Amino acid sequence: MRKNNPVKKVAAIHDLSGFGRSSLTAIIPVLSVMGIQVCPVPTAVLSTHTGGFDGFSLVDLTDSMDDYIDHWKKINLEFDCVYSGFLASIKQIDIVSKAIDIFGDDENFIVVDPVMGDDGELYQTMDNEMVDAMRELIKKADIITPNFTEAAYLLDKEYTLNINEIEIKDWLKALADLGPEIVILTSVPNPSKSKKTSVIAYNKSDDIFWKVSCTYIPAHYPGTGDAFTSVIIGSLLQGDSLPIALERGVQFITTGIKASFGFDYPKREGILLERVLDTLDAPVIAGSYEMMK
Ligand code: PXL
Repeated sequence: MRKNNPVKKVAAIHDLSGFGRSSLTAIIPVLSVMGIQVCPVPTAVLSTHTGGFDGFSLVDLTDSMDDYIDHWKKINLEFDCVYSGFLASIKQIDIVSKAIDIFGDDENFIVVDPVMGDDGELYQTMDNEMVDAMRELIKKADIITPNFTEAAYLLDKEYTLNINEIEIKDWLKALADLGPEIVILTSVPNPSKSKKTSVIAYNKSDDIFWKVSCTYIPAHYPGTGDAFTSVIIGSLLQGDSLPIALERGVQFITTGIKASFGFDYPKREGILLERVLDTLDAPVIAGSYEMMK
């Protein structure tokens, strides 16, 4: 624990989307409930996230980010974690890379969620140049949390739902070979049991894979990736092991989806976070995680 740091701090480099429970509006409540201080570095202000609302407004804050970070450096701020997510341009990726150089040290960890796409497709604002830049950025991370689509793009592999566990393990190792110590792959398809999906993680120094499976619910809510990665970060900062952090992340998202699915409202508004945030306070239930040989 850092000196003079009674509450752990995360520098969160993300956009603020005013409506739709993604990025900072998901990250701040999750980490706050887990007892972690979120210090945002806003990359852009949008009226809504980009997933399903036409005509959103967007103010790009790229030009203010260098001064913002330099001020934090001048006043000697220190963080227990630096966490980046959705980035809007190559320049923003370069600025995150610089922020990692400034704030990354031996006592903290860097999390890069390479938010770029889902269901085999890139988001509207992404292109191959962004994918190349993201591939460079993840080299500086200790932990990355791509979904299956993002992993395929980062590795330049074909996106196919027909993939076996040996190939998945090769993907995880190939991503870890790029730099990160821990790779957490989400939305992993399970061809033999199509009603299941899993999160599979690889810890490079221990050479161990961990798997947490859950029931696949046929609904897509934006922002669940941000909430998931935030629970992982909160859990690790609370001192949990990697498999327990994965378990808590999966349980929280499953609980959130189940709490939301029965209501008739637009899925683009995200899961009903406010109804389930208090479950993050519950004691850790011995989970269903498996160690994979
Ligand atoms: O949840 C990822 C995310 C973050 N920020 C913005 C987004 C998205 C996903 O669509 O549009 C602006």
